[in-house]
Amino acid sequence: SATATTPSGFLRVIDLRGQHLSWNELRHAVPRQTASSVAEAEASVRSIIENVQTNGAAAIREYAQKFDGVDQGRIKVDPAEIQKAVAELDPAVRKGLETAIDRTRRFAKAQRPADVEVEIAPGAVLNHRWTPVKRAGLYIPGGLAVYPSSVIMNVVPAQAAGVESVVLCTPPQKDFGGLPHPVILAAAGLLEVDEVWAIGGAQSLAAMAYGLTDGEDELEPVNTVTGPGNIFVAMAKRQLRSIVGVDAEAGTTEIAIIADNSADARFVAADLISQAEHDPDAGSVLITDSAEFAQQVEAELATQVAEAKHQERIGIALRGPQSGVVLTDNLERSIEVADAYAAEHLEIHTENAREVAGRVRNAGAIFIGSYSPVPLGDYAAGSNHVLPTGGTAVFNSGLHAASFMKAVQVIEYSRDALAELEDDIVALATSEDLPAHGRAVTIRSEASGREG
Ligand code: HSO
Ligand code: ZN
Repeated sequence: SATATTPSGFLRVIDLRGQHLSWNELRHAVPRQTASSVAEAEASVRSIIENVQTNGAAAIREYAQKFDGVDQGRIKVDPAEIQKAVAELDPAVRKGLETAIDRTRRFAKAQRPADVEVEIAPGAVLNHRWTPVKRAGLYIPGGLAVYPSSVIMNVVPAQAAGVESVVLCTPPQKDFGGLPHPVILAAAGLLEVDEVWAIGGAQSLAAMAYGLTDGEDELEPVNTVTGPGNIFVAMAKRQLRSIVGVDAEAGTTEIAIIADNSADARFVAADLISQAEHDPDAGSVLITDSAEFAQQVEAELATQVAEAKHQERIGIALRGPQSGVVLTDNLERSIEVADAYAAEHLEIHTENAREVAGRVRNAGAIFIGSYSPVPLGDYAAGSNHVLPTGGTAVFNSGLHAASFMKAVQVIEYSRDALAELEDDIVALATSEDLPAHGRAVTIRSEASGREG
């Protein structure tokens, strides 16, 4: 199995050279968050959800006190505060937000799925009709950092999908008198969202799923919740899945990079650091067939981390069990490792990077070449930054218009088209011992026989 050694540097080394691991062995060999933190989150999130369900606004105030250090008055944000935040927004930030909104919106609209109509036999018409959910609840995190960019990434695809009503939840901030961060409010304002509640974490997802009453204010339950967040937010979505629609589990951020010795170690190190900056639990994984390149990246990390503002949490993230460098025999194996890891973000820094990207099956988003770093996608590429984490990219997609839509299958057969299938349906109904099913068909042909 894999050998893990702790180097003097940041990334632990998982040396898979000379080994032929099965898919399942690979899934276990790649760096991941430890199971114990997951189990811990499971229990505390369960009690948070129960508390909100039973005690409503009182529970929300209790968590605002406990997690955000805020003595909360009104939980719903006065729309006048949103307008004020827009008016006071720094012009450079406003320009950045508007650029991001424009690109994200154009891509989100283009991503809308098309309806399908098929005449499967004469007079037998089937439709696959996409409809938006009526009301969506969007969670915008605000723990170690605040994320106005995430307001865009959630609101834009919901609007592109045609969702009528959107509510945004984001933590109350002690430094802003218990209101959400003003740039978050401003981003909501630019997007014309006027329903914002100052609620953080798992408790906000519970509030949106079950609804909430606070004095005059009513948080009407939503049909779907989306949004990125830490392990608690991801866990809340998992536990609320039977009550509301949820998007992919977008938990603590991760980046994996496939690199060969043609890559630039400065860029690769900068990108690994960029996502480690989010959270001490963030995962940064380098996958390379060049041990020499891995050493260059280590040297670069040493220099660049020392210069980083958030070097403490970056250091913890890079040294954590969820990060590491995986050494492989060749590019083919590197791709296998990337598929097994199924990164939220996968960067490809190799020769023929686009062709390599085409061979990857599992990733939330793939960033091709030296000039498509993850922070480009975090802010302004036009793609979405709410992406599946923790290996769930094996079966999940990042947020897009269809995350807020569902398809209705529409069936319309004529009398003759139904008659055509009568024998088949009766035979199948009889085989399932459900004769009333068959009768619903035969009663029609008998009736039309009488009518002539
Ligand atoms: N990398 C994060 C998104 C983000 N980065 C927001 C900066 N701001 C998860 O994809
Ligand atoms: Zn980021």
